[in-house]
Amino acid sequence: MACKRGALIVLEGVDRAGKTTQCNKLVQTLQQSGQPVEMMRFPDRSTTIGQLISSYLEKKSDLEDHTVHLLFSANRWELVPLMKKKLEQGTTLVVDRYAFSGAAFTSAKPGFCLDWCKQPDVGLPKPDLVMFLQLSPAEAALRGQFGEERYETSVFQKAVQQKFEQLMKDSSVNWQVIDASQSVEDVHENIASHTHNAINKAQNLPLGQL
Ligand code: DGP
Ligand code: NA
Ligand code: NA
Repeated sequence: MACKRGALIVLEGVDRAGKTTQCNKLVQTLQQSGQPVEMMRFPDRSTTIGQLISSYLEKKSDLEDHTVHLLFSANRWELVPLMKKKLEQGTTLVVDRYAFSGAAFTSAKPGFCLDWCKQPDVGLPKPDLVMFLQLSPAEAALRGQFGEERYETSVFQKAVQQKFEQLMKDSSVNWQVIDASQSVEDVHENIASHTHNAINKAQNLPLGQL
């Protein structure tokens, strides 16, 4: 019997929206319901390319903006064989950031258009569901200070938020906006219910491409 494929589930959002917390909780809940599931995150800082990205984010090195954009994309592409294998084996993947962060963060820099930024990720496995954790800049500010990494300023994050809003107009992607200002538990329940639906639907559909 051919096994049913897993679903590709992505969480996106500006920094401090709670993506990582919610990814972890979602994986736990799916595990408890007997669903084969694994978490991934991008950038994956463990690979050779990921280490270049990590050093850039920590401001230990500088990289030209187009170059780093292509490295972020290459970091997703290098994981594609593994992602496809897991999905085919029936494992659902819960992914903390994906190509949408790639397009939103680079196009928020001066001199980049969204269309150019999307190109390197064309052909990546298409998520069955992308949940955007929505949090206003004011609510994000209440969650404390930004960290020390590159991009972690309120001016830049506002520009990123606007780029995400443009990306969410693409109806070829299954976007769900999630109100991230609610309690961790309420946000989790909302995310889990959208995910259960997406897993059921994905079983009968081939994996798409961005
Ligand atoms: P995180 O480990 O989730 O905190 O992400 C690291 C930072 O890198 C975060 O500010 C978002 C940003 N980022 C994630 N993916 C990309 C990408 O593909 N391109 C660019 N330019 N930035 C990205
Ligand atoms: Na960060
Ligand atoms: Na995060």
